[in-house]
Amino acid sequence: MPNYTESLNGVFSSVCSLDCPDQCALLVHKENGRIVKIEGDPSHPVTQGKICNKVRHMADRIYDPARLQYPLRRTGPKGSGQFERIGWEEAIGEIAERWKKLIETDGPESILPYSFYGNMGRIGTEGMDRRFFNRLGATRLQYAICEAAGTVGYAYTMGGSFGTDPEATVDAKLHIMWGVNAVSTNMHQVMLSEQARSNGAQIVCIDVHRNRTARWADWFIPLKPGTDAALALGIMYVLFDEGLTDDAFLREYTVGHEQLREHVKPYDPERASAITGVPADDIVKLARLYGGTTPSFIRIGNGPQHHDNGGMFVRTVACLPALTGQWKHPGGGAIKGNGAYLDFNMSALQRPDLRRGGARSVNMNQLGMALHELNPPIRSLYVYNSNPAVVAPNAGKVREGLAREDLFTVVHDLFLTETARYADIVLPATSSFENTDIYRSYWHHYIQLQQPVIEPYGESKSNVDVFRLLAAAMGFTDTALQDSEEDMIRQALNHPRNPNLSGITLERLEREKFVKASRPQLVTDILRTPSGKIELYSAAMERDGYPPLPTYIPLPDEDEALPFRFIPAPNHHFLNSTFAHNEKHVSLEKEQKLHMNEDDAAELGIADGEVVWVRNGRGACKLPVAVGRDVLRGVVVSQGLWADVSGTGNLVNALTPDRLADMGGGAVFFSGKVAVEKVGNA
Ligand SMILES: Nc1nc2c(c(=O)[nH]1)N[C@H]1C(S)=C(S)[C@@H](COP(=O)(O)OP(=O)(O)OC[C@H]3O[C@@H](n4cnc5c(=O)[nH]c(N)nc54)[C@H](O)[C@@H]3O)O[C@H]1N2
Ligand SMILES: Nc1nc2c(c(=O)[nH]1)N[C@H]1C(S)=C(S)[C@@H](COP(=O)(O)OP(=O)(O)OC[C@H]3O[C@@H](n4cnc5c(=O)[nH]c(N)nc54)[C@H](O)[C@@H]3O)O[C@H]1N2
Ligand SMILES: [Mo]
Repeated sequence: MPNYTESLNGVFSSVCSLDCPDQCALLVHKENGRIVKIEGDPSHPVTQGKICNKVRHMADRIYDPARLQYPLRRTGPKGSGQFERIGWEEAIGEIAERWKKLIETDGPESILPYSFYGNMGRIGTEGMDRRFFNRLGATRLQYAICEAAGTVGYAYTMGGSFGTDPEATVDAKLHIMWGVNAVSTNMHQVMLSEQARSNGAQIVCIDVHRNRTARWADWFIPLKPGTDAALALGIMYVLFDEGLTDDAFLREYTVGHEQLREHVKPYDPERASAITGVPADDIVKLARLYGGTTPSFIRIGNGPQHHDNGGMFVRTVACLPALTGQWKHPGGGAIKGNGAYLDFNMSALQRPDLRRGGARSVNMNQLGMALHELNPPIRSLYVYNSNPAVVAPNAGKVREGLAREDLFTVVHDLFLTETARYADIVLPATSSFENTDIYRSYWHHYIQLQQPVIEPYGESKSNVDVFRLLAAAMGFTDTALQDSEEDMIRQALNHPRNPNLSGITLERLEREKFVKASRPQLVTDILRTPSGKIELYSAAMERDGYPPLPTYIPLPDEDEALPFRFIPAPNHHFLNSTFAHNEKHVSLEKEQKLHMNEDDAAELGIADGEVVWVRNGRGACKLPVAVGRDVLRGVVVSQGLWADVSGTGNLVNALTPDRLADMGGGAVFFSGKVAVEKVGNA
């Protein structure tokens, strides 16, 4: 495989490794062995030569002076950030020695891996790591922090993560951005929607916050948090009532449309309005627009599924395109996620057969609880590709767990993150530009290869390298734990059960850089539900203890009936907590704020720009208020997971609940309630 690291100058193909649906093809410009510029690849049909501001400034992060260069051992109290430099041999030796002892005294399940998708490369993020922890017999991690609830909800209706081809959405005449802040989180959908708009399409945004996407849309519909399913049912009421459904489609491709027709009768526009806060006239207008426009497309975001009822919301909204037969029309339908088209051979990649025991699992949304309450306890934590001290719900409790003196913690990252500051051993990670890996988007249909563009920074090593070293130090002799990246890419792509991958090989990726999977044109050709149809009525849900028809379930009234629903959503210039430590990106984002309705602010005597306490039973956070009309009354919104190295009080996840959503063990970041107080009153 060609290795670009040997060329000091030139322009090289690359992939963006961030956890973002767009997964851009990049051109990396090098001078004297250093990256000097990063741009979008104009030949990639989705990237179209355009990338976000975050990645245009990625070189600032790659060469940030704060980047970790060598392994460290803790010398001060946990959390203090005091470390000494050590060598790799010493670091790996110490980890292996501690783990061997723990396995003898407490068993392998006393060790917990914690990771997410800080780098979407599949070999390093859900490949060699899983092989290693399977072989070790560690406690399993349930990967539920992001899209889990909605993915399960969507699958009940549609049979899996199969949706519209985003490239086809340029032909849709109505684009509904439903709980997705696409201008910040999916900018190439916005580019495609713009192309559609120039051909006459209309863009609607449904959100709890007048964010960048709401301002870009033609029509913004604000609603109360967690009520989206009632809005969808209200739309269905009008569609059935006014004969706007495609009955031939319903008969051929769905089960349960007759039951659904009866079931939505209580959701007349007045009732849906009372629940959602959307005026009844607007519900009728939206339903008529939806019922009268073909093709229409719904981009279902991750926001509304980060609620207690999030799975059911996605299950419900996923029924809408079937009602008007949109799946028949290229560009019509919906996207929640499209990952299932590009399924790799996961058992070949992760080798579950290497595991001999160890059935216990921990939901990553309850890390704090797991570090406090599990019996037998977790005695060692290995964190990579994630920063749970900032991103996990109930983060105060997570930090208390990380501070446990008896917990042996290893963190592998590019930076000394908030989590790394609690580690006993810190290992420096390469950036994706220093690795070989394979990437597949969960929104578009391209698979891409990353070949190293620059040499490893300092002594940093990739995830795959570190797990190979750990496997050897643990005395594991399985050859699967020493496979090369190229071996693993071949194994992942060799998946006869997924015909969309046929003809996609490592050699072809080397030649072409990105290859589009051969998806069937229409989703109706691949319905993997039990009935083989779109399940408006789902017997599987009934069996699993859910209402079988789409249903609105109110959010639980927790947190002592505190007055505000707190929505700490992502921001424009960070990627979760990534970039929150890089000066350039912080300066672009400017300031963390709490958006509050002017009537609520007036009632509390809070002026624009004033700093307030945001509190609940879990914690507190100090933020300046932006007073205005960007949120409804009773809602406060902050954006971004900002750095909180010294515990200065801007950790929004100190306030978020670690309850689990209705489906998939998902997170409920946006269902928490808070009080807002003037700082002087505290
Ligand atoms: N710039 C940037 N891009 C990102 C990320 C980032 O941090 N920054 N993160 C990446 C990741 S990991 C993910 S999962 C995606 C997430 O990106 P999206 O799918 O866009 O999801 P969120 O941004 O979490 O939430 C979207 C919107 O949901 C709204 N919302 C909250 N509650 C409700 C509700 O009850 N109803 C409705 N209708 N709206 C509600 C919020 O106000 C927010 O504007 O973005 C990815 N891309
Ligand atoms: N309040 C609130 N909290 C949220 C969300 C929200 O909307 N609101 N969103 C949630 C969602 S959707 C998600 S997906 C999670 C994301 O949570 P995380 O996956 O933890 O995301 P990041 O904060 O980006 O942390 C990724 C870390 O991986 C490191 N990293 C990058 N590449 C590599 C590599 O190759 N190797 C190693 N070892 N490390 C690497 C980065 O430097 C970074 O520190 O956050 C969740 N938390
Ligand atoms: Mo996510």
